[in-house]
Amino acid sequence: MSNAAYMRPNTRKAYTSFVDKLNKKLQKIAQAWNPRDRDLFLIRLERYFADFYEPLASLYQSRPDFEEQFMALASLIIAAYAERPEPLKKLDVEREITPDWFQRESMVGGIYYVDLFAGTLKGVREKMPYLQELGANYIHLMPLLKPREGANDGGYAVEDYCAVNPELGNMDDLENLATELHSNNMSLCIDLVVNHTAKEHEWARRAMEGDPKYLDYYFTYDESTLPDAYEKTLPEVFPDFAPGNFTWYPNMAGKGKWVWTTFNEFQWDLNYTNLAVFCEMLSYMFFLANKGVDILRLDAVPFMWKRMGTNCQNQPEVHELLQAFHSLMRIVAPSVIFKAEAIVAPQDLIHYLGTGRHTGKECELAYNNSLMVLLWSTLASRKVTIMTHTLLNMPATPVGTTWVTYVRLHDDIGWAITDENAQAVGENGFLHRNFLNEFYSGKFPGSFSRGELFQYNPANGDGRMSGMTASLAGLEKAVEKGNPRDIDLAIRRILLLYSIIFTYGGIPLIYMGDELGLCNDKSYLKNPLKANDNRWMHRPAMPWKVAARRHDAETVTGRIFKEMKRMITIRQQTRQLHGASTAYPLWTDNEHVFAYVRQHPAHGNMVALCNFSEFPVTVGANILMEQKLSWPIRDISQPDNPPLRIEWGRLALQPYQFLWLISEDELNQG
Ligand code: OTU
Repeated sequence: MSNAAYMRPNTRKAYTSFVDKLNKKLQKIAQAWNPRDRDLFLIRLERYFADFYEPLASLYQSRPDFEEQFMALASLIIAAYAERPEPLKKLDVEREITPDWFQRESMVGGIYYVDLFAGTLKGVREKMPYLQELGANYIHLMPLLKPREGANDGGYAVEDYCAVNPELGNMDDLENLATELHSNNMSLCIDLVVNHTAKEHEWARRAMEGDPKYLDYYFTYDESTLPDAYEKTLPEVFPDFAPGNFTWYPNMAGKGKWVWTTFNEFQWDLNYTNLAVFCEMLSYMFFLANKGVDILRLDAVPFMWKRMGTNCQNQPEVHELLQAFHSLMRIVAPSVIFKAEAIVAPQDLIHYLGTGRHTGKECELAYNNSLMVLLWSTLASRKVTIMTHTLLNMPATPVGTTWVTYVRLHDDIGWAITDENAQAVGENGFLHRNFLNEFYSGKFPGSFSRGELFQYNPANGDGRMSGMTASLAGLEKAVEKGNPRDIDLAIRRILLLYSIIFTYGGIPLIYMGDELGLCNDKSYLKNPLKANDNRWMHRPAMPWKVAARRHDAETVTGRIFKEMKRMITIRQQTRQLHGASTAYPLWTDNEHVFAYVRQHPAHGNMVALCNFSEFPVTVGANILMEQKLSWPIRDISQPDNPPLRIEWGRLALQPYQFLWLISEDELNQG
C-alpha cells in the first residue's frame, strides 16, 4: 500500500525531502525506537503528510523562511512521538481501530471547574466515585493551565501552557488524573486557548519589550489607522467591560503600540499568519496530549484568522489551520481528538467538523449551540415551530464526527435565532429575541425565570442571558414561593431539556450542578475580580452538603438527581443513540409537541416526543407509522417500558412529558 502514490506531484516532492530529512534524524536515534513504533510513525506520516503539507503551504509558502520552518516540523513530531508514554501509544492504536469511540451511546460528559468542584486536581480524583455514580465518563475540566494573576476571564488568559494553575495542583497531578480516568474507561477534556494568550505570557512580555521576533507573534500597530479600519466591521464580544478590539500600550516597544485584543485587554490575539506561532501552539498540543489529555477544546477558534472588511471570524484560513493541527496530531497522538468551540451560525458551524475537501480532517466534535438556544427559546414560547424549522434545515454532521449537546454551560446564552428562520414560521426574529431577554430576565408577565441580562445594549436591544439551568427553568422562583405545583413543573422542565440533549445526537454534557438543580449563585458580587461579569452567577461552587441529599427522593435535589441518572443509564444502553445514527426533527400536528427521530441502520428508529407546555396535550400517532415503528411500541424513558396507548389515533402527553419510543422487537434484540 502506498499513500504516497495518491499525493499530488508537488506534495509528493515535498514528502520525499521531508522523509529524507526525517530519516536522517531517525537514524541517529534509531536505537532508542522500537521497530513497531517506528513503523507506525512512518505509516501515519505517509498517510497524513498531504493533509498538513497542503494547508501549510497554502498559508505560508510565500514567506521566505517557509522551507526551513516547515522542515523543522520533522524534529518537532519526532520529539513529541519519542516522549509519548507507552500506555498512551496503546490507547492510540485502540482508538485507531475503534474510530467511533467518542460517538458511542455510552459517552456522557460532565463539565467541572476544578476549584469549585473539588478544590484541586487531587480532589477531583477523590470525587471520581461521584462522577461514576452519575455516569459521566467524559470529564471536561474548565481552564486549568496557569493563568495570569488577577482577573483572568475564568482561566481563558493563560500565562504558561506547560504548567497547571498552582492553586489546582501541578502537571503530575494532571497526568495522574488522566491515568486514573483511563483505567476507568473515562476520558479527559481540557481547554486549549488557541486564539490568544495572557499579556503576561512570555511571548507577550518579550513583545512588550520590543523583541521583533515576538512582536510578530501578535497583531501590533504603531498607529490607529489599521485598527480603526478593522473596527468598522468588527463586532464587540464584551462591549460592557471590554469595548473595542484593540488596546493601546503607551510603553510597548519603547514608543507605544496598539495590540489586537478581541476579548479582554489582557488577552492578546495570536498572529497565525506567522508559521512560528502555529508550530509553538502545536508543541503545546503535543505536550498536553502526552500528559494524557484525550480531547482538546479549542477555545474561540473562529477568531484565529483576520481579514479586513469582515467580522474576522470563520475565515477559510481557520479551516486550513485546523486541518494542519489535526493531521499532525494524528501522526503523534491519534487517540486525541479536537472539539471546536465555535459559537457561530449553523451554516458556519458545520465547517468546523470538516466539510468539502476538509472532510474528516478537522474537529471530531463541536458545540451544538443552535440546539441549546432553541431549547430555551421553545421553553419560553411553548411553541416548537422555530425549533423544528431551524433544526430541519441544519446540515447533518459529517461522517466520523458528532456534536456535543448541552443545556447550559459556563458562558452566557446568545439568542442565535436568525430573522430568516423566525420569519419562515411567521415569527419576527427581532421581537422573538427581545421576548427571550424579557422572559428569561423575569420581566415578562408570568415568566418563571430568574436570569440576568449580559452585555445588554439598549441602543439596539441586543443582549445575552446569564443564569443556571434551574433558575432559568423556574426552580429558584418556585422554591422561594414554596408552591409544590410550580416546583414540580420546574423539575419537569429541567428534565425535559436534558432528555433532549441525552438523545438528540452527540455527547451530552451535564453542566456542574445541573444534576442537583443548583440555582444562581450571587457570591461573585463580593469578589472585585468577578463582580462586573455576571457569567459568574452560573458558576457556583459544588455544595457537597446539598449533594449529600441526592439519594433522598423526597428532596428536590434527590428527585432531579435520580431522574438524571436514570436517563443517563438508559442512554448508555440504547444503541439507537450511537452518534452515527442520524437525528432530525419531525413536524407534528400540535405546536406544543416537539418530535424527532434517531435512525440507526442496524437497530431501527427511535422517535422522541416532547410536550413543551405545562398542559396535558395530545398528538397524532401517525408520526410513529411514518417512522416505521412497528407494534407493540414501548416508551423506554419509563422504568417499566410501558406499552404505548393510543386513543382515537392520538397519543397523550402530560405537562412537559417526553416519550422515547422504540419497537418492542428492537428492545428484545438487546
Ligand atoms: C470563549 O467564549 C469562552 O467560552 C469564554 O468563557 C471566554 O471568555 C472567551 O472564549 C475568551 O477566551 O465569545 O462570549 O465563537 O463565542 O469563543 C463568549 C466562539 C465568547 C466565541 C467564544 C467565546
